[in-house]
Amino acid sequence: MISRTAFCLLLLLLWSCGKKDSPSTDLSKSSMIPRPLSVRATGKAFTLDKDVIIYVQQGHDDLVSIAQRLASQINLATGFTNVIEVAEENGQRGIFVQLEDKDDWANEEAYVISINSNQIKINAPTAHGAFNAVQTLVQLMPFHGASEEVSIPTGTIRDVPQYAWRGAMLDVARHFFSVEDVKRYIDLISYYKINVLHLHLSDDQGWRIEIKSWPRLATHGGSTEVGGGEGGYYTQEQYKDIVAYAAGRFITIVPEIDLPGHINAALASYGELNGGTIVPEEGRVVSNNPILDGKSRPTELYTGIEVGWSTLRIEKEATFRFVNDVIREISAITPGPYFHIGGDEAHVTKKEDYIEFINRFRKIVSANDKQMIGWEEIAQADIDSTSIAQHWNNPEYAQLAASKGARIIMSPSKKVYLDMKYDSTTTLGLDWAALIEVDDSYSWDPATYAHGVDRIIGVEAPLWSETIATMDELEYLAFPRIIAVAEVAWTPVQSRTWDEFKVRLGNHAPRLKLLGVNYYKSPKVPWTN
Ligand code: TNX
Repeated sequence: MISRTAFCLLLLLLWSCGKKDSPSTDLSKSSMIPRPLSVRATGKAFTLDKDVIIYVQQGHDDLVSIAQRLASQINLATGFTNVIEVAEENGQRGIFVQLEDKDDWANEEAYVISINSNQIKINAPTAHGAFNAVQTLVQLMPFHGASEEVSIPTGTIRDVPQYAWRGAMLDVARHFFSVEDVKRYIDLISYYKINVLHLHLSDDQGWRIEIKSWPRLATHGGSTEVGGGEGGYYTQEQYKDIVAYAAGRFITIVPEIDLPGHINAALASYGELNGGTIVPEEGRVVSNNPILDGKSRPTELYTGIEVGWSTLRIEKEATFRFVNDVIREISAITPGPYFHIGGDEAHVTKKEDYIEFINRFRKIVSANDKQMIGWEEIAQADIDSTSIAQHWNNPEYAQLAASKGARIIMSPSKKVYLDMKYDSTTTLGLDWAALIEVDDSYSWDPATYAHGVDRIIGVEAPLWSETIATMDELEYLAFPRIIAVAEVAWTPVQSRTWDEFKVRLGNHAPRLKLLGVNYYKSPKVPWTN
């Protein structure tokens, strides 16, 4: 005879084992990132298997590609290949993707997911909202890669983003990243509802986009990178391909050509642009032209990592011909409404020239039907509500920009610079701003971080590439911090705590593993297997 206590213990053991294997039925326990506005659990389960059909509302062709995205993400998570059908009316069992009248919704990126034992319904005012819902729904599935059936807990998720601008920036100038790499980054950030990818397309070390009227920018200016590697550039066709790929994931590409500093790759490609430049390692001015036959000589290509030593010359005839052509050609192949003119660290540009430069860039950008974005230093010029300033380092510039009416993107270097080391032992990355652990990237409030800075439209996490040359290295610095930043941008500060977030983040480990992401396994996060 076993004792009563032992019997009870046995029962308890059986019950807890059974519970572990039993389907998850508590929606409020799911690890959704970014955390949604509200989650109401109803304690049952929807059983997803290979026979579940995804129904798209008739008359909304734009939903078909979203349903396809859902099917392919379900396939990755579970191995199922679910069929998509256009539905004339709601059937009994299945996943239903539907749009509703925009006027009934406060935000076009909002969505509602309603799950009962028979149906999953996605409702949204726009295709973007439905896409956001898909990203959430997929996170309710265990990422095992192959399953017989999967239980999805029932209830209702209502969601809306706090900020419209939820960005990532990738520096493809210091090291070049291929079209395939950029597409992979687009995919990975889209899973966390990031909706802007800012591409830093030029810098001292490389020019990364074909300009047909100035071909040597790419062929010569793009021919190397930090450390002396072979560099590279995107043809305009490749750039358009990236833009279209991003658009399919509701990500707007923002092209940046960094002016008037960070410009050596252009000065090395066309001597007529060069009015003298400083070799940073030696601190001396070279080629203060004219040198040969009255013509300026191009500078040498540069493969180091110093900043702030090159500049365009306002007095040169060629300068604004070049700027006009570049902004015109890139704007013509950029459907998004923004053009980023850089404007940072122009340490060797005279202040009055700098102001005149920015004022003239602003007019050129608007003549090309784009809104100008610049790093916060552009606050010194005559900017207004038509411009956007990106705060990275000096809150006084950001305040000044906001006081002039500019909108503000928050990219504080001590919080969201993905190129900063995690801790002193991190081998990749720089450390001039701070060491940034995942909790540092997470625990801050964009609205109050920089005193006196308002008119904030969102958050963007830059990844500068001085120290990274491969996709693996890129992923290591970006993940998991970019996931934390995605939630900072989406979820209001009142609904976020690190202690709660870190558990959800830890539960994304199987997903990151299945996606093959080389993420930093921060000791501060309880990673699951
Ligand atoms: C500052 S942030 C820069 C970049 C560097 C970065 C390295 C900004 C506007 N300028 O040129 O790549 O630091 O962390």
